[in-house]
Amino acid sequence: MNAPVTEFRRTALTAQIERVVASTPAIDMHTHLYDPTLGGLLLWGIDDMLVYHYLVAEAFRWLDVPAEKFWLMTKLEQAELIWKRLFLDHSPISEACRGVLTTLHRLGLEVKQRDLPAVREWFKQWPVDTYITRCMELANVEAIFMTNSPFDSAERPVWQKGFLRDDRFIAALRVDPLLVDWPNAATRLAGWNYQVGEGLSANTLDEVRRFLADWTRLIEARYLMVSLPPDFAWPANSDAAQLIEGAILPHCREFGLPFALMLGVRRAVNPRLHLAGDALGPSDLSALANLCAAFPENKFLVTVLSRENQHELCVLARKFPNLHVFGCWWFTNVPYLVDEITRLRLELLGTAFTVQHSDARVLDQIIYKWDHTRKVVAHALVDKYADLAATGWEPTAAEIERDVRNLFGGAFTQFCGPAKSAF
Ligand code: HDL
Ligand code: ZN
Repeated sequence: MNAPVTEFRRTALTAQIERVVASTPAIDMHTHLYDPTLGGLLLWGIDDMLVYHYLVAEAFRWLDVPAEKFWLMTKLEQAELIWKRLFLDHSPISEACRGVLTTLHRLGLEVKQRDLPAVREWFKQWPVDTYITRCMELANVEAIFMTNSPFDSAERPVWQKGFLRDDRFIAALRVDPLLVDWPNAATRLAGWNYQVGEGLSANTLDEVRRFLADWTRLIEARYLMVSLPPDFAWPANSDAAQLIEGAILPHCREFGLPFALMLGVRRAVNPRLHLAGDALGPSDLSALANLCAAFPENKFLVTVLSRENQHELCVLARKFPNLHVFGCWWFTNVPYLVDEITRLRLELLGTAFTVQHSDARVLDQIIYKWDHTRKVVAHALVDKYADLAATGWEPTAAEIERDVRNLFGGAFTQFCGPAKSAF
């Protein structure tokens, strides 16, 4: 029977691991943040934090105004209402509320004053570029992956005009409209001079690949990404299944890019809440197993939205080396589940996965999303390294640093490998 480590050894291990986890820069491999040159698309500051759709959903539980009236308010009015209902009228103990306060506190603001006007005044001093640097420093994030969509009418023309990139922001090509709404996407592609018909003929699939190649080169995408509903199946006769097999995966093989699958989202279960109206459902992960088995030369980055799918996802990652598990996505990004999911992954996958992505929609959020994650992950690692030490295997400082780098982006970078020269 292994003797548990002494209290002294555990205390020393805890301090060491907390220090390493805090000081290891993270690669934030999925966000909704934008290179500041993409104009007003990059959201930041207290009011954008307060009207984040996570807080909107929580505020609607206390609001006595109809949704339609809420959406007619200005952003400042919405922020005031959310501040009052979620922070002043009720303690801000939810993850999204606490996150706002963690961010303000880390930025050096005195939140106990509960003085929203003073906080707003403080933000006015910041030029955006300086503020980006400040947020990345506090979050200890060295690279931010964006979500870039050719179907986004605000983003598209900026890419087509061209701009000098901020190399801290890396592009990822998001293809949801193509896969989940092919008829409308086909109309738009035809309008952009891609010779596509609504039927998925060989010619149409080739033209979809030309569209993907054009945009992969234009934005220098490092992976392709899609979010799919719980009922996604492969193989299947659906547009999504055929487009994935006939265009997305061949394109990813040609360019040496991973395909990121985010599974289990039920869009617009309550459309009146707009972005806050999405929910989740357990996915049938046999679709994922079939894809990984049928396309061993393709690389799949995968995260799942349902807590119930997490264990099976880990088991599939043990079966398929071309499957890389990442992040605690969206509704699973709460300390209670980050702890459970991370421990499950450590015990089934070792360090061969990526612990987190922020999914930040507002720049400042990277501060709290990474701060909260680091605390939970450090705690789980202390237990796992203490278990190791109890066998007599003493992890060295260098080994712990190596492992933590792996978990915070190193394994992701190694899994992606270099993009092919098709760029
Ligand atoms: O589809 C996605 O990428 C999700 O992350 C949605 O954008 C969602 O609204 C979100 O921001 N979750 O954190
Ligand atoms: Zn996202």
